[in-house]
Amino acid sequence: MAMVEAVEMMAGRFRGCMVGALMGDCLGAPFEGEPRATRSILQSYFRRLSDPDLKVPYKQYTDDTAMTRCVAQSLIEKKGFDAKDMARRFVKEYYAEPKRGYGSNVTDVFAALRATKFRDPYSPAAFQFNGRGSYGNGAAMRVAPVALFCYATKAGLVDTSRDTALITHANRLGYNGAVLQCLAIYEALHTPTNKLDSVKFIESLITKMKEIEKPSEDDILYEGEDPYVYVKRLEKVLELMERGDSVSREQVEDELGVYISAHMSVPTAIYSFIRATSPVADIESENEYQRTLHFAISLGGDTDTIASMAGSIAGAYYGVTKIPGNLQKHCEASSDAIKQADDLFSLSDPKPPAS
Ligand code: F2R
Ligand code: MG
Ligand code: MG
Repeated sequence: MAMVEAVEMMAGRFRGCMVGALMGDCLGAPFEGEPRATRSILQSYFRRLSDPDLKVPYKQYTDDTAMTRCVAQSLIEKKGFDAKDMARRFVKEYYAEPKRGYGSNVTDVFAALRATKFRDPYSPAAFQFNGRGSYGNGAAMRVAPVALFCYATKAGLVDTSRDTALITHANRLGYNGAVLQCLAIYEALHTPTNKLDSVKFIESLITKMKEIEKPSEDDILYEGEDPYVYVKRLEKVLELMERGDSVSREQVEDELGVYISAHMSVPTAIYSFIRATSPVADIESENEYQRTLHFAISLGGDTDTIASMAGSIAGAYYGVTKIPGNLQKHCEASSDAIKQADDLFSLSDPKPPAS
C-alpha cells in the first residue's frame, strides 16, 4: 500500500474510534438500566434510525462522551498527560452540565477536587469507598483518546491510561479496566483490516494483562482478593468464542456481566466486538460496526457504556468509512469527535520518510 494511502487509512481509524465511541454512547443511552430490549424493539430502532429521510432530535451523549471529550482536549492542548489540567476539565464540564447521567459517587470526587483547588489531583479518588477506590467503569469508558494519543506519539500506553484513570478510579479493577480497554483499542488500530485473528487478539491481551495485574510490592491485596481478575475474564471470553453464535445474551450476562463495574463490562465490550465480526443469528445488519453496537445494546444493563467501549474498538478496527452515516447523523456533536480525532492524529508524524 502506498504511504499516502496508509496515512489516510490510519486517519480514518482515528476518526472511527472517536465517532465509534460517541455513537455507542448516544445510541445505547436510551436503554441503559432498562429491562433488556427485545429483538423486535432493537431491530425497529436501528431500522428507523437508518431511514435516510428520518428527521428527529439528536440522540444526546452522556457522561461517557462528556469525559472522553475532556480527556481528548487535555491531551491535544497539553500535548501530553497533565493530571491537573485533565481533572480541571472533568470538574468544569460536570458543573456546566451535571445532568449527563454521571455515576453516583464520582461526583463526590469532582466536589473534592474543586474544594481542594486541584492541589493533589489523585487524592480525592483515593478516599472513595473508604479508601478502596471506585471500580466503576467510568475510567474505562473515557480512555479511547489515550490509545490514539499513545499510538500517535509513542507515549507509554499503560502508564498514561492508568494515570488518567487514577484521577477518579483508585481501585485496581477500576484503573486496570481502563488499561485493558486502552490496550484493546491499540491492538485494533494495529490490526490490518480483514486480518483479525480473534483468538490471537484476545491471547495478546491476556499476555499483557498477566504482566499488568501481577501485584507489585506496593499492592496490598485484601484477604482473598484475586489479583488476576481481567486475565480470568479474558480467558472466559475465549471460552465463549469457542461456543460461537450459540451463546445467549443471558449467558453473556452470567459469565461476563453487563454492569456498571469495570470488570463486568470491559471484557463484555471486547467480546461484543469479537462476536459481531461474524453474523449474529437474530441481527439483520450486514455492517459489522452497526452489528457491534446492536449486539452490545442487546445485552442490556450498562448499554451506553458497553456499546461505547465496543464501538470505539470496532471503529478503530473498521475505520470511519465503515460507520453508517445515516446513524452517525443522529448523534450529538459527531463533528467534534471527528475534529478531536484529527487533532490527535496530527500529533503523530504521518509524513513518509525522506528517500
Ligand atoms: N450512572 C450511570 N447510570 C445510571 C443512571 C443514568 C440515568 N440513565 C440518568 O439519566 O441519570 N451511568 C454512568 O455511570 C457509569 C460510570 O460510573 P463511574 O464514573 O465509574 O462512577 P462511580 O460513581 O465511581 O462508580 C459507579 C458505581 O459503581 C459502584 N462502585 C464503584 N466502586 C465501588 C466500590 N469500591 N464499592 C462498592 N460499590 C462501588 C457504586 O454503585 C458506584 O456508584 C457508566 O455506566 C456511565 O454511563
Ligand atoms: Mg453514561
Ligand atoms: Mg453507562
